Amino acid sequence: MYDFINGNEYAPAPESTAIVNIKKKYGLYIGGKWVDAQGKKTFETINPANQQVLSKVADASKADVDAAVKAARKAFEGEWSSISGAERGKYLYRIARILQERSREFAVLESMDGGKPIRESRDIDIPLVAAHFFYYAGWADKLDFAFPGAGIGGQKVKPVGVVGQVIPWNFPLMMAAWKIAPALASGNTVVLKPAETTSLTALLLAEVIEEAGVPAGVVNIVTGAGDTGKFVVGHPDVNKVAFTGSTCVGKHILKSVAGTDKSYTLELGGKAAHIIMDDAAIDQAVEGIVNGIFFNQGHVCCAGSRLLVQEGVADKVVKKLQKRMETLIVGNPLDKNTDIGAINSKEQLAKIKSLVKTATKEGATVWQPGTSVPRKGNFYPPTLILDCAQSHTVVQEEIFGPVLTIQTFRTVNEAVEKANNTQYGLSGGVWSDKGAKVFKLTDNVKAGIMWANTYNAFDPASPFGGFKESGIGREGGLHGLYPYVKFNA
Ligand code: TAP
Repeated sequence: MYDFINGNEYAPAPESTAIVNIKKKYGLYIGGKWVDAQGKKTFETINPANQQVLSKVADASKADVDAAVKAARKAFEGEWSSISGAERGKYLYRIARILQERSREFAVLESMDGGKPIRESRDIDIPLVAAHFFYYAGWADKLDFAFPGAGIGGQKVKPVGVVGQVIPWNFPLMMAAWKIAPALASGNTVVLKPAETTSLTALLLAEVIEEAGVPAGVVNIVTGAGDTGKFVVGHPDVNKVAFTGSTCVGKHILKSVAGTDKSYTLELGGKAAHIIMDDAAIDQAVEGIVNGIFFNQGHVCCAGSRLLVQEGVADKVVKKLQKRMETLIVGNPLDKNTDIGAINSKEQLAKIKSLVKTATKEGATVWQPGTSVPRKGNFYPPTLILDCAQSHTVVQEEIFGPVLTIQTFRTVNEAVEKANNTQYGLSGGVWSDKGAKVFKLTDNVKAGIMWANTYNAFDPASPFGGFKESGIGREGGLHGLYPYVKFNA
């Protein structure tokens, strides 16, 4: 059974046990200390499944961000820069192990604060977070030999300095790991701002970092809304900006770093085409489609949100998909049987509803299964949008919810053309029995990640990132270390 010391109660997931210590109030983690925001301002973080307030979180001002950057600079120039890569690696291994030990606690907190099903946070998010720290721990003592050409002619690999990192709410802990692990492995120090609606697991991660004995100031966590993010990105003593979030905010950030000597990586939105060829294994493809769009309520940058089905199998695929969707359970994120949890915020729920309305206005057909949806909390049923044209708003814009548009095509070339006809280029998927078709599609769809006969397969060793308005730079793998190092300096 779950036990919350601040008195919040929640129906426990069957057969699960975990103790989650949610504090009544969280401060900022700066210079190895927990401090209030200088202006004493706080904001509430709520459980989107039941609207209960989980905790109050410090709202960092410009002065707080300045203190965090100063702490990061001091650590960068002090102890952190004098230790070896092998020593840095040990800290990362320690963080990874503690995360594994406390994985249930993290999973429950992630589901409560963000709304995602416990099955996903427990079996996917938290294991991947630990794997990310393990992976980058392994690189920490190999950097001199990691990059082609490095080490030749006395070329040295060095960290870039203080890194400002801003992350979104859809994979709160995973995005924190994607940012912090490579930054620390390569010897940088960090100021990280989590999203306003999902700060709690980043703050719990700060506790883990403390427990792992990471020197003070190496990781600083400043919570707050968009302005706090702006202060982090705009701080003159930040050497590199790492941002994950919407394309719209990404464009603002790009403008704000223009003309400075800051380096940057931007991981932005997506509108992936999920392509089903007529020779695909249909039952497996249908499972792939469900996973592609309904995983994490569709709050996924790489979600397979546009289904492109070859005409010969379109009716069959849609019927099977509808039948499968009738079985999906929408509800309590802490119930391990739940398939679709809560939409992260009221604002996001309103955005999803409004885009689906637009689809109807523009002439598409909306289909939803008879699934029951809890009245209390932010919930939205799995939804198909049929009879879509390429110009429809729902085909072009990121919905970031459990909503799938469906279009058909006749030839591989038509599939490629439709897949590439949006502003985004983050990810995509192909289902086909024929290797030649798979290669033609994966070669010609302009996307940073293409999956074949699977979807949403993640691995820390694999680079992730987009083309076009989906971003600049890569995270994960060796590629994910490049933005955190400089050569010959
Ligand atoms: P955003 O609204 O862009 O917010 C992302 C982060 O930036 C939040 O922490 C936000 O703070 C902060 N922020 C807002 N305005 C800012 C500004 N002017 N300067 C600096 N920081 C600012 O995105 P979101 O709604 O949280 O996340 C969803 C988006 O993230 C989707 O578009 C999704 O595709 C994208 N995403 C991309 C990836 C990759 S790897 N490409 C992965 C996950 C998500 P507050 O939210 O606290 O106000």
